[in-house]
Amino acid sequence: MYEPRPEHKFSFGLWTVGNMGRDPFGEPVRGAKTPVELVHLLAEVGAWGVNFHDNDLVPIDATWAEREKIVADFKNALDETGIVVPMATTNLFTDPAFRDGAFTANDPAIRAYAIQKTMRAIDLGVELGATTYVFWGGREGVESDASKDVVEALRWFREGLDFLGAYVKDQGYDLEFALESKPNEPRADIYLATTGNMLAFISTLEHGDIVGVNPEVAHEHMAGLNFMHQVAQAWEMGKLFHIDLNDQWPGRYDQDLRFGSVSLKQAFWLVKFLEDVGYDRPRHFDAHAYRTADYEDVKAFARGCMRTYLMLEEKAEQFRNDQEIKELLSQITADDGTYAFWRGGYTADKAAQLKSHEFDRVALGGRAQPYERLDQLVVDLLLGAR
Ligand code: GCO
Ligand code: MN
Ligand code: MN
Repeated sequence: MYEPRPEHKFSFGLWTVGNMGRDPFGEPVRGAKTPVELVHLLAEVGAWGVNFHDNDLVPIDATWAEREKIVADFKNALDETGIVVPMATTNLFTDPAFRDGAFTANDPAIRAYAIQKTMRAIDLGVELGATTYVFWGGREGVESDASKDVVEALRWFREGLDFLGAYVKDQGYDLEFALESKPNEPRADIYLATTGNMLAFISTLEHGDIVGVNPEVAHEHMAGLNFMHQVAQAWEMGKLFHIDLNDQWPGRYDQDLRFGSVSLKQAFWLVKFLEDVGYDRPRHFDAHAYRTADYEDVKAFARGCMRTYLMLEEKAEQFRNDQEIKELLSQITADDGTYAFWRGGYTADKAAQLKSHEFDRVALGGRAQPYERLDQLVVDLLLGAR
């Protein structure tokens, strides 16, 4: 039970299970593993996919010959294990060149370099089978608003994405972009801070048809938002192209904790939502193990992410089939058709009819809404008391 299977599309980044436990106050605590070793680790724990930043796989200063050797070894590991590459992305934040951002850097040479690096990284991702390309603008922001013009920066960002969208189409690549927001860290403020900002921004892009979002639990929780609501809006707009699952205490630094390890109830609503709507894209865990973990514990971390998802999926199924919950829900959402007359679009007649209708406002304000009872049933269910 709760065994991950390929149809669950559970994926991890090389940077997640390969995280060596470095933090701003401490050196790495786990030795480096090669990408090939990490693919085998992921196969061992039952994952389906592996994602990478260009430089997780190919060092930034590798020669072409070195790149070719690394890619060949990596492909072999994929073939041996059956692990696939659903998503790839660019590291536009580690190198000092990107200390003021990439697509929004004030320096035009950096902006051009960022585009070049991304085109090469897109080629690499596509070569390995990726069909989703994530943009996380970790340094697209500021410490001081004296340093950058926000409107100009957004235009640069748009210019970059429009160029790259055209590049993808020009190459004939089967690739979609997924934009990932984060309110802060490593910059004091990052532009396009939430998924909502990204969704609005996408509607201004020239190639917005191939651009969606990659919402991350931790990032929306850092902003104090309800993650599932962000995801739901993206879904409703047809823009939920990818998802980064992890966990996060609100009001803290970006913790990247094991999925479901902090906010179980929110995780439940999220899983329930994804399963209810039939989300069929990768379920990517962008998290890493505690700094106290050794690689055995890293495997426990990875298994835990997937197991929790599957347990919550079972709970969602239980929710759907719970007789008492079903009855309460049908009571709450009951509609006898009395007020169907104004719906289905405006007409002058409907407006006149609605304007003259007599409502019993006092009775409306007194109707039963047993949400306490309903929510407690959910708590009982989650705690195994149902
Ligand atoms: C973070 C981000 C990253 C991105 C990754 C892929 O807070 O560090 O979540 O992990 O998801 O760079 O774009
Ligand atoms: Mn993150
Ligand atoms: Mn992420």
